[in-house]
Amino acid sequence: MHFFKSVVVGLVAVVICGCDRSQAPPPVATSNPTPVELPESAIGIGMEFKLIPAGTFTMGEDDEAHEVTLTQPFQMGVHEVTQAQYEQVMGNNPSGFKGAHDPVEMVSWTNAVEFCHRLSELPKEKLAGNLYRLPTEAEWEYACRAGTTTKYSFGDNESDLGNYAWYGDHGDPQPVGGRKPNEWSLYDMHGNVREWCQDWQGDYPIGAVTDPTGPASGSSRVSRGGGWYCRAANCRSASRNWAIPSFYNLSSGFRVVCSSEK
Ligand SMILES: [Ca+2]
Repeated sequence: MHFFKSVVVGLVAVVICGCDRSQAPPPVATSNPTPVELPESAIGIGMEFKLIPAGTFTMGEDDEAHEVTLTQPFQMGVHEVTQAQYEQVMGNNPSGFKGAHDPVEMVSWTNAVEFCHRLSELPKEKLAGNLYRLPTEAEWEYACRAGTTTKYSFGDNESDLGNYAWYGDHGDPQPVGGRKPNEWSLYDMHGNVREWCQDWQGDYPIGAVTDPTGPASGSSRVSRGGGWYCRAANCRSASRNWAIPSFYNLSSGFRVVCSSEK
C-alpha cells in the first residue's frame, strides 16, 4: 500500500501539483452505474446545505478582478460530497484513497454532473422539486470568500491556512469537516479535494456582470479551491484550475448546489 501510495502521490505531484491547466485524461474507469438500493433524499444520506444570500462581490484578483452580482440566493453544500454519499447515489466508489467520510475523488466533471442528476431524481427530491447541480464558478468563489476580499477566506496570512485546509504535504485526502469552516460555515473550500464547477473555462469578462455562467462553450471545465497536495498559493479563493470534462485524478471531487424548481 505504501508503494502504491507513494507512486500515485508522486504522479499527482509531478503532473498536477503545479495546478497545471492542460491535462491529459487517464484511462476511463470502468464502474457499475446501477445503484442497488437508492436512498430517498439528499438529507437522508447526510448531505447538509447552507443558504447563501444574494449579493455583490469582487471576483478574481489583480487584473482579473471584476464585480459580480448574484441576484438569487442558493443552497450550497456545507461539505464536499463524501464517498459514502457518492456510493449510495451512484452505486460505486471510484476513490483511490478509501474512507466513507473522505471526499470522493477520481471523479470527472461528467461523473459529478451525473451525480447531481441522479440526486435530483431521488423520490423525495422530485416531490419537493429540488434540483441539484454544480455551483457556477462565480457562486463557488462568492461562497468561498464569504464576504472577504483577502487571498483566503480567513485573511492573507498563508501560515494560517493549515487551520482551515488540508493541503501541501498531507499524504492523502482527509474526512470532510476536519478543519475550520469559513465565515459562512462552509468546510474545505480551501484544499482537500478540488471542486468541479459548472462553467466552461474562459477569460473573465471585462467589467461588472450579473449571474455569470461562463462561456457558452469550451474544451475544459473549471475546478476550484486547490487540493490536498497543492501549494498554498493554489488554494487561494481566486485560484482557478481547469481540465477536460473526462479528466479525473486523486484530487478531483466536488460539492453541490440545491435549487428549487417550484
Ligand atoms: Ca475543497
